[in-house]
Amino acid sequence: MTAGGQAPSGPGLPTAGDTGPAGTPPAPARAAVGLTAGSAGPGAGPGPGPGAGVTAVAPSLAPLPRIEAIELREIRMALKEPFRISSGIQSHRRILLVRLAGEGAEGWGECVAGELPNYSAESTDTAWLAIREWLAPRLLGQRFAGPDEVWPALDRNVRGHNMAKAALEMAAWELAARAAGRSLAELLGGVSARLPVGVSLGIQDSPAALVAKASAARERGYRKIKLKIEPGSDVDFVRAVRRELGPQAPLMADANSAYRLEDAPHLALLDELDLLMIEQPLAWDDLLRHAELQRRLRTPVCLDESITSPERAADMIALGAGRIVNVKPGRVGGFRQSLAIHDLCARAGVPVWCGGMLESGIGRGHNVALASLPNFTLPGDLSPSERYWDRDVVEPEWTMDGAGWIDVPRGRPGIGVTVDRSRIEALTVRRDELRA
Ligand code: OSB
Ligand code: MG
Repeated sequence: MTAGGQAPSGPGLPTAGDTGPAGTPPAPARAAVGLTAGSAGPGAGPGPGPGAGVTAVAPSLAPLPRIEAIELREIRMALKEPFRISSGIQSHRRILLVRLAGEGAEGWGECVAGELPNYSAESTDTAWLAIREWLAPRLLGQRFAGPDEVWPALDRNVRGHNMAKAALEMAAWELAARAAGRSLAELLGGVSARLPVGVSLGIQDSPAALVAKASAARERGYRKIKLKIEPGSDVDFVRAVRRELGPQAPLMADANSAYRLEDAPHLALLDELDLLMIEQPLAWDDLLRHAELQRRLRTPVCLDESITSPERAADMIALGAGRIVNVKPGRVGGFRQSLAIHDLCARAGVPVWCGGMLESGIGRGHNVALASLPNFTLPGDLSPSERYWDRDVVEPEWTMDGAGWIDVPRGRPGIGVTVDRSRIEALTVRRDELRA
């Protein structure tokens, strides 16, 4: 079953597919990833087991050095301006970074768990505990044939904690890429040389304040403008922006689970505003009610929080619970799971785009690499460093040109930017290191 074939058709919507340099895109480095559930063998011992599921990358393409040390750091960074969504407001980030080291190489990962469990059940503190106590010990001293073997090792008999698992898994991909002297984008099978960027605007106190933010975002060049909404700050706010920016502006709304199915008649008022999509209107773990809501809306529903695995993405498609998927690699457990979702959505004709979680420049690098895959056909929430921070933790910082494009550093190893160790040291509020 397909998603109903209704790809977003907003006027002037840029796609990633037309963005590469002239010439044929390079062939993907990996084989297609199927929706095979990893077969959890008996025993809970660390290390990869046989029959752990499909292989995302031919291991010979990127062997993983033996993991000798895993460093955890919590850094605290002030946001340039507070960010408000329906479930809370934040003015700074407490970001958990992980660094895997082995055989003279290193790989960095960023955990996207929030300070509070108001987006998913995880938080900076639960992820710290999960990584230190249960997950990191499974990788230490191990030799994996490739980074695609890391997810099954982390997932076996550990339920949930996707963001904690992803921080390690994505660091392992980065380590494999750096050890091989290749870019992460290339290793994942990315094809785009540059990506269209969208911005996510927090809830404002008045429609006029939101109009001012949206106008500034358009001036800056953003190619998609996402407006956070909640009951009481929705239709009037979005309508004001539509009137000011005009019928061509690529607008969407994100409710972060603030509505109930009974609100369907109210949400249907958004239909006349020609949004590209409405993101996660109903509960964070719901599919069935989203399917009913989608039947009552013309606007495509895009799911974020509800898509926690390839299986949930397949369920969304089978149920008609949405027509677009926001892929956040941290939310689904890392790159292997993201690749599986990307591939199954591509087969079903469902477009995907890369969401953001107010990452530092490290997480942004992972997202940029992933978003260069071919079915990422809508602009991602990939704002440049300047939108969030006075100063980022990578060198050079992530930049966006005046037309709303960000370059994929395909010619440089790993995420393609240098991690600024002294900057991180200065921002660190907690540190731990585990050795094999
Ligand atoms: O729902 O996409 C979301 C940030 C925190 C929690 C949830 C979300 C977001 C964003 C931020 O929208 C997007 C960005 O990183 O710029
Ligand atoms: Mg969202």
